[in-house]
Amino acid sequence: MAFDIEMIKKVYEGLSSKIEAAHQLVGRPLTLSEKILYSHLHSEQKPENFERGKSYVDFSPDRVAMQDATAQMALLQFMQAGRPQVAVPSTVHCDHLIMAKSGANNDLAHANKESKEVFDFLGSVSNKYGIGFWKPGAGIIHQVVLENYAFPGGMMIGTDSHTVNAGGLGMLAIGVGGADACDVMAGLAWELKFPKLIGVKLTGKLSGWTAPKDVILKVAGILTVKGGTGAIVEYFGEGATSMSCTGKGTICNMGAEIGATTSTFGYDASMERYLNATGRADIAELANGVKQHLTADPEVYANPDKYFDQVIEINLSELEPHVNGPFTPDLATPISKLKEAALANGWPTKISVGLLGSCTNSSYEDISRAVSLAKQVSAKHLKSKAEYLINPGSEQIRFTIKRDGFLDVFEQIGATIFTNACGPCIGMWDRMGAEKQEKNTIIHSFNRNFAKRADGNPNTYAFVASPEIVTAMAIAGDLTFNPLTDSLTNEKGEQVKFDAPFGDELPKKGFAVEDAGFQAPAADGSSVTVNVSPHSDRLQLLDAFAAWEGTDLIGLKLLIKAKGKCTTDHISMAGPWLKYRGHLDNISNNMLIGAVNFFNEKTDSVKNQITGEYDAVPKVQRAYKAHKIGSIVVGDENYGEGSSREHAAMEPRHLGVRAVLVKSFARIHETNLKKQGMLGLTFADKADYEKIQENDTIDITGLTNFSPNTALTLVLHHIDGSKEEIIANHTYNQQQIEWFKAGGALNIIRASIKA
Ligand code: MIC
Ligand code: SF4
Repeated sequence: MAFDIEMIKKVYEGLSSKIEAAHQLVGRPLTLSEKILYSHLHSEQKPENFERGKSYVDFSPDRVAMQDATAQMALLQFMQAGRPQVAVPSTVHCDHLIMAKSGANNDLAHANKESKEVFDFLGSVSNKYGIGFWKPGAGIIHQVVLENYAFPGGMMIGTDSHTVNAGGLGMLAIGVGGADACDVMAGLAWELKFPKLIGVKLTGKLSGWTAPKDVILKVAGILTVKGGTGAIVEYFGEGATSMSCTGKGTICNMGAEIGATTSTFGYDASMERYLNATGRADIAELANGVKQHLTADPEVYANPDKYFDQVIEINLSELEPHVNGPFTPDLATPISKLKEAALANGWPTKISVGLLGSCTNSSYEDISRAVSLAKQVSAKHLKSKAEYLINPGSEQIRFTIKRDGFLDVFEQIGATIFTNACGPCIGMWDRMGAEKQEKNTIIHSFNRNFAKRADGNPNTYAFVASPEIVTAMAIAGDLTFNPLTDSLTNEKGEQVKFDAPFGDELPKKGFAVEDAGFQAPAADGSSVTVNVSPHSDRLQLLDAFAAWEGTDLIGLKLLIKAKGKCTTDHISMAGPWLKYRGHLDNISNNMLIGAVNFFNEKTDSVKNQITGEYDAVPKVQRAYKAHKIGSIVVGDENYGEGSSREHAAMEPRHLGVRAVLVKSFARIHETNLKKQGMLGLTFADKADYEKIQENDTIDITGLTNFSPNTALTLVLHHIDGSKEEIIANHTYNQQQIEWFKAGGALNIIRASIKA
């Protein structure tokens, strides 16, 4: 039986009347996204015809998921909310903290020892508050959620940007910071600006080498890393229904890379098959009973231009496999043009490693298609050129592919099988020789490829592709090789070509698993104690941030003017730093160390305006803090893209940065800043970015009348004594202004407990 089936029943029972009411309000046919949004309004939210991209709306998500690296901060906050139990079904997944080094057995044992304190903390908090706990080795959060918790028409939030993966099963699943998760677990409403809607019509059918991954690699090329900001992407058309459910998951997963709030697909036969195969026939049966509510009204897909803000059409029959990168997931190159692009740009063409896995691409179908290529190595007397590494997505997948002989095939081509976890995707890869920082190329089936992300080496050129392309290219070891058209010389000196990949959508013999790694919480957790040692360097209880002082902010020092891409990986690096995710003061030592200083083009080197010396960013900021001087961070476009990690907002908050002023923000990061009581501002005139000088002291005025839709004025005091005024916009609504005044949203919850 499915988890939380009673909750799902309730959602489905309420659908008819809620969607009928939405039809009345809006007065036209509805997209699937609107149906899910309107059927999840918070009980105190007045229903109206909300304005896309404008109205702030309160929702009640059905469930919450957290992964170990973000759960620590989410739960440290929840512990302060004074609730005996979580208000909605919630889960914790231990997947980010396992270093990939020599293979699953050793690596997992090592992680269990090294991160024991954190896993024990997460396990006991889960036990106490009624949260389902997935132990280290159980799998990657989004794969486990798709296999166990996602359901068509549902709404969930998760403390990870790739929570959106569950859109593959017809949900609206949205990535958030831990403070948002904390609110929902505490029974409060969850606020979101009513999204815009992008429709993607898929015509034709996938075949041969082209995979679902190529759809999203293509979409990323069209929309770029910020093209989906503030929007839900809804896929439909014959190409959508002819694709597997897990393939849909892959497409939704990488919606995070275009900044989309989330992505989704209407309920169809592929989802029913997947629910049945994963032991959830009960959900499939319930869903079949309310089918018409689990997809858009037919008029919408017949006439998408009328109902979506933007429509993109992709013909799957003509779609080529793509390879995206290096250093950004939206640099899309069709495989037929890759050789040309690689040579023209001087990308290293020798592929040193191929990596299969991550939450994006670790389904049974993905692995079975990759295996069909790996088998050709011995059949065609080839020798695999690059190293090949695999992280299965879940224990259920690992167990099943082992049973079906796939792991043996991979091992025959020399593959190393790592733990069912994120591993190299988040820099948890102890790659031999990475410290030498040699220029090299890797190709993986993950979603992100920002500099340093996989192995910490800034000279690793990482390319993103489908599992099929990753496998063929790893065997060939050459970025200029096109497996669709080119041949390889085998051990006998013959020219051989790959046959196109094929695979099974779902295991013929069904999924199997012995111990999936789940631990149910205590029915009554009131007597469970949660210990956090005051001497720990991994965990630290949170102190409340100070409330706003009630005045304008005068005399802020410019900490850094970041140049170009500044993702959450640049603001709060992962890899080795993941171990401090539960200790705000310790992790603050990585604040902005990856951001490029506009004035000297260096990372982690900014001017300390007190001494005039250049020093590491966290060190300079700690000096300002010690002198009780506030500071400001300036950034470029799409600042904070990537992860949901709220550490990227909490670290500056903790160290005394008062405002972040940028050309534009990524959605989750902007909300995280607001939640933590920071000022997140945007240049009214983007050209004013140029006016910010290295030795500036900056005042933020207008705060005593801080109100929605009213810009603030910043005064730049330059070192030569001149001053300039610039206008900064903000998107704070009244409630968010209250968060700012209170010094953070959590302070408001804290105050309500005392009251
Ligand atoms: C990522 O893919 O960057 C992560 C690591 O999963 C993050 C979450 C985190 O930083 O812990 C994400 O995508 O939100
Ligand atoms: Fe883990 Fe990578 Fe997925 Fe993030 S993107 S959840 S690090 S596998």
